[in-house]
Amino acid sequence: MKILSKVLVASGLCFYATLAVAQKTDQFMGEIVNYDEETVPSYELPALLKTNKGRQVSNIGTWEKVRRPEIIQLFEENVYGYTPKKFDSIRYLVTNEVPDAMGGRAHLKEVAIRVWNKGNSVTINLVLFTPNKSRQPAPVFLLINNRGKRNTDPTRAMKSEFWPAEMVIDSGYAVAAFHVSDAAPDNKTDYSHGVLDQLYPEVLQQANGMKAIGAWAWAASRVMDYFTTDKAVNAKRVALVGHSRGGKTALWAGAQDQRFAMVVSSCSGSTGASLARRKYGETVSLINKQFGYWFNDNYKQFSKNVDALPVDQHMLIALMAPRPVYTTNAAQDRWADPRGSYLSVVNALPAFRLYDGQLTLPSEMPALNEPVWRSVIGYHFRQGKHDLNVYDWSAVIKFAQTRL
Ligand code: GTR
Repeated sequence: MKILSKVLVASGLCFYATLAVAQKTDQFMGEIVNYDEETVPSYELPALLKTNKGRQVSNIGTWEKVRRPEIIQLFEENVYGYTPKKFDSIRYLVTNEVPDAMGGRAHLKEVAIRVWNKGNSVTINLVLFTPNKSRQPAPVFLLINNRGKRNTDPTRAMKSEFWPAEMVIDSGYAVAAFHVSDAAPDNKTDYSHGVLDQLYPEVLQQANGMKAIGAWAWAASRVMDYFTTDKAVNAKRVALVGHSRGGKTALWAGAQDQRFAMVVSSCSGSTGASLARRKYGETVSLINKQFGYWFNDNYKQFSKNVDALPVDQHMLIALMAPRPVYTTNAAQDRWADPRGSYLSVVNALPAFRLYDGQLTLPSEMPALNEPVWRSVIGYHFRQGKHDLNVYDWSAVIKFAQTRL
């Protein structure tokens, strides 16, 4: 961009040069948003492989028994909130079934997953297509749908790149989705009406209680509970997929529930894959101002003091180890800090290397549309906007073919 601007200025096209140069800052909610790599502050990430007592983690045993649970707890306490583990009962009701959906290629089941606790209940509605061509239980891609419900239309009258169900089925996978609003409506006035006020009202009084993202992640685990009962799917081969706020949720759900065999985090940005300490694009302060109801109350105390956070997002990616994890970014989505996401993956590497000492990643951010796949780690930076589209899905499916 700098070179382009010099050339244009030299040829007298100053006006167009101004338009062509990517803006280095912006204003949002009374704050300056940084888009300039040169003004990213220097920062020190919290040590991934050092226990709270300062002991170096050098083997899988200490990682799994000590450090991993510590990191989960740090995220629970300071970012996403604690997720209650208990409920009284769960029932699965198939509300609609079409054995020859998609022109005979798939079997559709719509399942109401109803969970009770202390006399109240919530229902998570699952849409599931399994491929008819396979006789084996199918591996599944489960999408956390944070956009319109029509994106996961069971009738297939409406088709969307956000959930290209036919393409996933034709690749031999089952494809499933639930909508976040079944667990917690995605707005600051109603988010508590669902899992939070019906099943776990006490968490609403707690500074470290989960909020919307915690409730969405909880719902993903209830879908996993259902998968373990359905013989058409292979519950040991479930990839959890989420975009943006759904991508933050997918990482948090995959961190807590290791039954998810793979996690895909599309353009998840702040408090998803991106490093908070870079303060590039959306910051902790801005996300707390705009979407405070996604995270616990304790997280607010880091809005103006990110360096005091005992975690950064590389530690969340590390919690996926040794399972496959795929992170994506888009060129026009500077708000989500693509470089900060890639650096998160790079800084998560030491945890993956406890399992596979050969694993390395290029230290430089990959070029546009040149995915980097190294063993269980996948990353791509594609052209275009903040989205989950067919480019992303086809890359992720190909990546999964030898790993999920
Ligand atoms: C944005 C938000 C991001 C991201 C995105 C989305 O407005 O600032 O953190 O989650 O929404 O979910 O699409």
